[in-house]
Amino acid sequence: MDIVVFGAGSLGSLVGGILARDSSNEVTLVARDAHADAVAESGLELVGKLEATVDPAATTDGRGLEADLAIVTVKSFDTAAAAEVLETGSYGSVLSLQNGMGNEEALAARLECPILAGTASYGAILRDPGVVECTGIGEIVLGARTGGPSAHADRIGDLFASAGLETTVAADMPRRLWEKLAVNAGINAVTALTRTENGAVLEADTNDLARTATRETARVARAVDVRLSNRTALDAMEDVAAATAGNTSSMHQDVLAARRTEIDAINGYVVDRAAERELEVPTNRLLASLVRTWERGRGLRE
Ligand code: KPL
Repeated sequence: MDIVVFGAGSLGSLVGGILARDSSNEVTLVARDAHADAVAESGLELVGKLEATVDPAATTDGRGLEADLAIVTVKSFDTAAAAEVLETGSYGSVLSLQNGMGNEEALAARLECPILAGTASYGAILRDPGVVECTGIGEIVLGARTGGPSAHADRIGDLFASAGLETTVAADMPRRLWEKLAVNAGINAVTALTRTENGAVLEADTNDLARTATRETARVARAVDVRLSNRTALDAMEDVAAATAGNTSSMHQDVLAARRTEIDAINGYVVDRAAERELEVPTNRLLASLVRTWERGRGLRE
């Protein structure tokens, strides 16, 4: 299968690299300058929990490409821009494997082909241009963005599983996206603000904060008619924190690299949906305003 990975940073390169191990896949990574150059010159090295050297194509220019599948792994604030670029090419289907909410809608607003939703809990860090460390074997869950069965999702699920990615095809993606949001709402901002690894949210000092952010998120999910109990959301958050205890969350990685974070699509999204329903989510509000204050101080947002 021909596959293009849009926004091949750490997670996108890991997923693209695993798919490229299967010689029946032709993978192209659309990445930033130095990483794309390194991959084009010497291949992509996967290290850590998964080791391989693979040879996907790599480019910085995603315009006008054609493939059976595009996997979108850009940061949530770049989804609309990615959709504009994807629109110049041709794809059988597009799968969002991004954090935060609203990504599939932004893609569907511009693209005609089927848009699938997905979540990924693999841990990945871009160590150097051309080198990605897998810091945790997680899972990819994918399916139709509005829920229900999808032949496209089944086909991509088979493709991922046969390349060695832990994959589940789900018919309840809207609920799964909210569950992942509740995980990220609990882990990402707390680990970014305290400069700790994911396992820190299980410790006494920060556990309350993470649990409260997750519980508030589950409450907002229920207010928008998504069945997500506090128990399910809390278990999911703590299971991911335990399984990825030594990992640096994506928001913590962004803060370390002085990059803009996905706060607006995570805790900020919870605050916005809560406000529409006149619900109070003080912990998500506090986390969002602290991370935004950090971004403002670094000149990363207005
Ligand atoms: O999605 C993640 C992220 O870092 O953004 C988790 C699941 C928290 C893994 O680190």
